[in-house]
Amino acid sequence: MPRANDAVEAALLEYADLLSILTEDPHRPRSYEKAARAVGGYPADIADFDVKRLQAIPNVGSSIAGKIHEFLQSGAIGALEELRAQIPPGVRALTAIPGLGPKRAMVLYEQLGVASVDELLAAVNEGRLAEVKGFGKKTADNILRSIEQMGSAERRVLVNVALDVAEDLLGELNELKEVRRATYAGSLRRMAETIGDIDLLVASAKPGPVMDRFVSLPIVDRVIAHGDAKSSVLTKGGLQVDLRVIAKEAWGAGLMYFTGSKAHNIRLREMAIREGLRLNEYGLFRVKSGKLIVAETEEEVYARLGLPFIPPTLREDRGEIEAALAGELPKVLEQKDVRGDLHTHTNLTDGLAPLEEMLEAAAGMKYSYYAVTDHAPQLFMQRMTDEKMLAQRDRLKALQATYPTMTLLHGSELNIDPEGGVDWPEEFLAGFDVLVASVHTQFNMSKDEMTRRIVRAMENPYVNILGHPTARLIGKRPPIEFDLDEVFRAAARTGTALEVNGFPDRLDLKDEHILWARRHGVKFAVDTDSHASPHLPHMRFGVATAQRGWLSKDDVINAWPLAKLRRFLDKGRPAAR
Ligand code: DGT
Ligand code: CA
Ligand code: CA
Ligand code: ZN
Repeated sequence: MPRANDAVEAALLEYADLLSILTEDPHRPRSYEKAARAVGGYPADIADFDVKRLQAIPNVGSSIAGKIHEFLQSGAIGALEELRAQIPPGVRALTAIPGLGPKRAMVLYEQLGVASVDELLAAVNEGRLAEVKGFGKKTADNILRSIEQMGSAERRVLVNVALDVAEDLLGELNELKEVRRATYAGSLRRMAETIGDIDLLVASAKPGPVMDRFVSLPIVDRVIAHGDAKSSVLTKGGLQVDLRVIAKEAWGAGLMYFTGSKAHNIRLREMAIREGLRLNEYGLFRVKSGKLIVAETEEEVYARLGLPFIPPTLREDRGEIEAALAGELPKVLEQKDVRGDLHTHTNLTDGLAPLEEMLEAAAGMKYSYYAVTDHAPQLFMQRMTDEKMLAQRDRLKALQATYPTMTLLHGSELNIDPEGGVDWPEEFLAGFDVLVASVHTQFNMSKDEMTRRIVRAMENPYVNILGHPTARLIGKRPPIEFDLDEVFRAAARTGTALEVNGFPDRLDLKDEHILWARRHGVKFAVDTDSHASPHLPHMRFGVATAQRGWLSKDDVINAWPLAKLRRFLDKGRPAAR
């Protein structure tokens, strides 16, 4: 049974939400929100509380206590129902659009009768927004962009979120004696940047108990389908999970089929057909006799089709089959090839962990070098100063003795200003081992200006790595626009590495851009941009993204030995170190 506290918290939060749409006064919604949090975090179950005991909960005054009590008695709050009646549900969806917000959503509802996202789209397209005061062309464009983004990100989750859920579920399923093998397939195994649903595979001769357990796991909110071959559930987090049980003998064929991508599978099936074979999730068969040829491992199936094993991260029909046939499949970067992380933060700026904790975690990753790159002063919130930076450098030097097998590098993440300049004069920059430079402000310049800005930063002999080059935040902020070819050419020419930022909401550069940049002869740095010690293992998402961009360890500067890395970092700086 869920605690009454949670239901009360949800009701009070909704009340606060609706209040903030309907009133000008920000204090009332805030007080309901604070009360909601206090109830949610209150240790005792409040189901049997009277008004007096409710008032003893922090942030709960007499009026709120009354409403909570009403809810506990009747399961509803009259005042909440009244607010709900004033705002159609469609309008509440509008308030969630970034750049619109509650107040302006209400204005549109009252003046244009717009009561859903679809109606808003229609109003924008018909130019009706211009009739409303304060809604210019720019606002209309922003709204369109936000809606597009919301649509494309709809119901897909970041890869790390899906991976956590999948690993949890596999842990549970692996406890069953009926389970011979268990793994995840689909877009998650291909490590796509967002995941629509999780596809789990289990090898078992007894699907019944496996499926029964699966649909009754605590994380399950709703069962969509429950069968012997396939079951589907919706988790409490709203993520769909499909589980398929297959025979151990057909594990390889099943894994291939359900890993996809669909486009990759279609190409394989066509190859099979040309040889008089049929490929499906049960195996590779001879068409005429129906005789099974291979099914047990992926390697065998690929081999019988005349192909080497193709890593899941490459299975997107982006030329991997042609390359494999020609014997030119790249040997892609692996986690074990990565020798260090070149973009990390500490609590000297916006990180959570002190330097010592980050270094301990880095040592745990078995790195042979590790760079600390806290933010430079132009990002004003961070309050960086020359003195703080130099003091950190001294501490790093002192700590080096603790890590005999890991070379500590001192760096910084510089801010690229609108003209392409960066923080600090050359003399100061010369003191660092490695410098990342990133766009953190003014994302909306014209494409030409943005291209010039970035190229100029890369021409700076002290800038080694262009950090998160497109500055996108998946589902939140679109990429900045610049001339990709020009920037990639400049990166190759100036000896500036492009970052493959492995933080799950960035994955920047993304796979397609990496593939493109690689053809220009660009080098890459696969980093985590860690802001806390548990972020360091995000390297796996950086590595997966690098794989999806076909990078091998020769392309990746932090897979190189330190001496070679140092030569790259020197970048023809005026004064040799
Ligand atoms: P997602 O879930 O949108 O992130 O992407 P996927 O690739 O995981 O797609 P999903 O879950 O629909 O299916 C998982 C894999 O199963 C897919 O990559 C290929 C295979 N598959 C599923 N349905 C079909 C189908 O109708 N035809 C073919 N050829 N393959 C399919
Ligand atoms: Ca899927
Ligand atoms: Ca699926
Ligand atoms: Zn950054």
